[in-house]
Amino acid sequence: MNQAVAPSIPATPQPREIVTLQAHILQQQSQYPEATGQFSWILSALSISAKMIAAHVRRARLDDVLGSVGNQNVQGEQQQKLDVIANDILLRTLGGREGVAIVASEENEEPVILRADDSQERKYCVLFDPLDGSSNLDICGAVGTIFSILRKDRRSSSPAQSLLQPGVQQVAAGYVLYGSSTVFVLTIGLGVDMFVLDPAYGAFMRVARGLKVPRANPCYSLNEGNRASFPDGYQKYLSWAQERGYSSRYVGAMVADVHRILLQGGVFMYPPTKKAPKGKLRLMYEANPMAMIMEQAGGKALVAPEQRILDVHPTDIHQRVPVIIGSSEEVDNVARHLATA
Ligand code: P6P
Repeated sequence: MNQAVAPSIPATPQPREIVTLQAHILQQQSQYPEATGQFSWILSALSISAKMIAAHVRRARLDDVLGSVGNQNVQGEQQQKLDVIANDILLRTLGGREGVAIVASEENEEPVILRADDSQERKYCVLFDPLDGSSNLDICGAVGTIFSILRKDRRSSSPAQSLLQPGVQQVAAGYVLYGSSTVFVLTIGLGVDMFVLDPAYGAFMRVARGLKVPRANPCYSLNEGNRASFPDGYQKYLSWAQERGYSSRYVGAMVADVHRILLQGGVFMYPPTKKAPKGKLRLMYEANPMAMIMEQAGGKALVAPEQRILDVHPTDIHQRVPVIIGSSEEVDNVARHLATA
């Protein structure tokens, strides 16, 4: 008699584990027995900063902190009130972390030396754009925070020199997108992980691990208002893409435009223009961190054909570079037109 075969009982689907950003940071630290916890403390400072900045961004119009403070920052751009608030939050949270020796911000002309002594635990430098795309605030558009972490270079002659390392030397990079939700995207060189702030608990909850950017997607993102002053190769690329029915998406905040590409694919560009002949975006705290994330997700990030953003040797902490970043095939399409122009 055939033995009744018990129906295979489907494995009970495992409930999606609940992992906060804080737990994730400690999980990663546990993979490094020699870790002192300094690096984790820095990441947790960035996490609390993101929550505080998010709260201010969401209340900007209510608290009457929109608009500019009436002066220009080192970039020659109108400094928004929230730029100053976000910058102050980051300086104060990172200032309390023993492991941070130097910080550099888009909003500060000079690096801020938090701890000049050369003791072993002063290992890290943190660079950031505290509120990227802040001109979007007045129209309730997306804005972001971008950060990059380097090890302090003890051979450097000065703190400022210690920061001037190519992007390949970054030990971590990430951004916070203050959009329809508050998203924290992080890499420490082991892939790209994504977290969303749950306002009910005040915690960033992990929602994705090991993000991979789609290899291709017929979508480009750049400010076509500058088209007349783009170098020829970009002009040729745009004609090529439009002949093939590419769509165009542009928010005007790098964090939002790059985040869309990380999730859906495509290519973001900020070419040289008449107004910004070396490009507008800053290498150290915009291009480099975004390039690390995109490469960790399987994409590409160039300043020109065959020239990775991460290989650029910086000469100034506020230097600007052209940016071509996104899906490998889409970046290749742009590079091919630049190389043959
Ligand atoms: P444009 C925001 O001011 C920013 O630095 C980036 O976030 C953004 O990608 C770019 O400048 C937008 O510049 O010239 O298109 O307004």
